[in-house]
Amino acid sequence: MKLVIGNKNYSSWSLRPWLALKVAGLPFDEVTHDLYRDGALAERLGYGPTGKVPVLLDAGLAIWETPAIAEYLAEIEPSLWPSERAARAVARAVCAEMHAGFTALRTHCPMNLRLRTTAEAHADVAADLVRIEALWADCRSRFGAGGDFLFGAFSHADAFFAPVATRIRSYGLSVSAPAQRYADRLLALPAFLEWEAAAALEPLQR
Ligand SMILES: N[C@@H](CCC(=O)N[C@@H](CS)C(=O)NCC(=O)O)C(=O)O
Repeated sequence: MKLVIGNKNYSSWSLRPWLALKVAGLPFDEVTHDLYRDGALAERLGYGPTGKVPVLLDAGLAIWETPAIAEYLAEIEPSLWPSERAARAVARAVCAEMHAGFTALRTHCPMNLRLRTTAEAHADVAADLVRIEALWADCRSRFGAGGDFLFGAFSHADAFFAPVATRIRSYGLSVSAPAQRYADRLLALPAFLEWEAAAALEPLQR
């Protein structure tokens, strides 16, 4: 498998399947794509039909859209979803919520791993954080007993929320102690640290 990804400092959607692949121990090659260079869109359109990354290339197939990539990877490594059906359904729901929502957080606090600011975030971000804290607390209390992650063991749900943990750190966003503990746990994953170390070597774009 090959995963086409954008700049590691900025590309939150690329981080998600990359983290899942790494934590699951699935072998893959990464194809790094500079989102900011001249002609980048044309290059991306060579990988997938939307001109966006990530794109997973496998067996002559190009898979675009992160949720579809996540499902493909879970068919190869089922432990990427919780094993119990109810937990799996909720894990898929929270991933869908992340994919479709939290627009204020995504717009006003874009992923920028090397950024550290204490400037006050846009007022609309607070409501997204309230929902994220509730969502994390609900998953942890109902399904998280077996480990440190939303559904106990690491799953796609954690990969989907990893960029949120980076935003909490970059923008100095204030969250509850349990939410902060969970965010810190994501940021301490060896796979995340590997991604972050590579991001530190990239030229800054903003
Ligand atoms: N809905 C897509 C979103 C992918 C996306 O927006 N990727 C960004 C990088 S994080 C991108 O390719 N941006 C380039 C552009 O929009 O032209 C997914 O789930 O994978």
